[in-house]
Amino acid sequence: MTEAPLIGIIMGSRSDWETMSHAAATLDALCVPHETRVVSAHRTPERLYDYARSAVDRGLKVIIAGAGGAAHLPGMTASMTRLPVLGVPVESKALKGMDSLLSIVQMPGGVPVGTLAIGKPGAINAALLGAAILATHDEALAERLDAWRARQTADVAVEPFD
Ligand code: RP5
Repeated sequence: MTEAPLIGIIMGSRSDWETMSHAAATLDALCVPHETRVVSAHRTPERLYDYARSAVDRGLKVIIAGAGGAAHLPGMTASMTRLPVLGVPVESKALKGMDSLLSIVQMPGGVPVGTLAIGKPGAINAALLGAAILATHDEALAERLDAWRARQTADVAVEPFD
């Protein structure tokens, strides 16, 4: 993507990329300019601070944050920017992502994180939701999103067998 990114996809570790790549692929399909970064709440707190604090001035409109385990990244990001933050609970080995989900979804009133499903569906839906947010002020993107949804509907078979 050569255009300035409108959506930032951040994740706590390179190990989250397998999940978060689905968010990037979905934004690619909708031609939404985005960037991807590893930003850990625990291991790189200063990188997180710099990323969240500079996000508005850099022109980002939405942040998608994926993390697993004690998943503080989405909530900490939301605490430092007024941009909408969409949280993706990455499936963990020990607790299958229930830890990630509960860490992300149970924000105290006042600091919202829009929490999606665990794993790949959540990553895809975070991208679709981010695109839908942008589409409220971007008619061309709204049309691409409508077309994406129409293709999905057309792809659903009537019979459950070949
Ligand atoms: C979290 O810890 C990351 O978001 C990742 O899901 C999890 C494990 O990270 P690695 O040990 O694989 O780097 O911070």
